[in-house]
Amino acid sequence: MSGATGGAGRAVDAAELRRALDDAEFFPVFQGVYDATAGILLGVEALARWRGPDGRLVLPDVFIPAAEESGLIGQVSRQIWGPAARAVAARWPGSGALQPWLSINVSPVQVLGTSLVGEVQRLAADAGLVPERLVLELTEGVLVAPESIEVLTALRELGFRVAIDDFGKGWSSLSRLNSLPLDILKVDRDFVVDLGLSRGGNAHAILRAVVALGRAVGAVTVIEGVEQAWQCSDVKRLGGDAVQGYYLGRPGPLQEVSAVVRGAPEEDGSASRRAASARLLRDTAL
Ligand code: G
Ligand code: MN
Repeated sequence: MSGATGGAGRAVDAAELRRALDDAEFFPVFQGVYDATAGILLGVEALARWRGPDGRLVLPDVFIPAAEESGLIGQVSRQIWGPAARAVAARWPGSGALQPWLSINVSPVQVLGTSLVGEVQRLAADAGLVPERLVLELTEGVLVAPESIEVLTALRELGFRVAIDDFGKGWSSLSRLNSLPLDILKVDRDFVVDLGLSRGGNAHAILRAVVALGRAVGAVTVIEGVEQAWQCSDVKRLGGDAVQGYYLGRPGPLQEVSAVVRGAPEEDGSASRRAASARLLRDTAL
């Protein structure tokens, strides 16, 4: 992202985070998730950003680990989640035709804390979002602790959605997918990067298999990191349900998130477009 500060050479300490919290310097930006067939908006992910007093934008890879270590992640999240939920509910109210979900990123530390269920319930109620429109994105790591599974199961019973983020990155234990009923599987962008590499040659087969795995456990698959038209076409051909990435839209203010992606490759006629979108939305029971 232009003007953003990357991870290199930036250390953040707890005192600086506390000051930034007091000055309310954390805020959400949004990126759309689109139906791979019809290009219709299915959901928006809220991504954390920090604008410091010098006006520079700091990316989450820099401050989220520091916030986790200093025990401030809950407070940082509160500055992101509340405004994000209110903005999404205001732009797409429950009475409207399009009701995209809102994804929030939840740190493993927060799942193990005692207050997540109550906090998420309050978040949805205060914003006026039904639980079905709130997706909690977690990395595979949380599936390791049985206590986290209990929390996530409780949240799902209340109607909230659970997504596994960056699926397939690092070490993956497929057997753990068995312990948690999932709504959304977010396939790591590395799989899309691999589609462009000539060496190996199994990238297409692997992505197809990951998509089939997602479907087999009853999840909607969202393929991340789609940056180019050909990648979008490949993902669609390999059976991915939904796409997210720079090709569809960069993270930014909510007003800049399109309801339909123009220029989606191999556009269908508008009737089949609507039908496709209705089908996926029904499948996800929204
Ligand atoms: O871990 P998670 O998937 O929540 O990370 C999202 C991050 O990925 C955001 O910080 C966002 O800016 C970045 N991102 C979003 N779309 C793309 C993309 O198409 N390519 C790359 N390289 N990064 C992306
Ligand atoms: Mn995410």
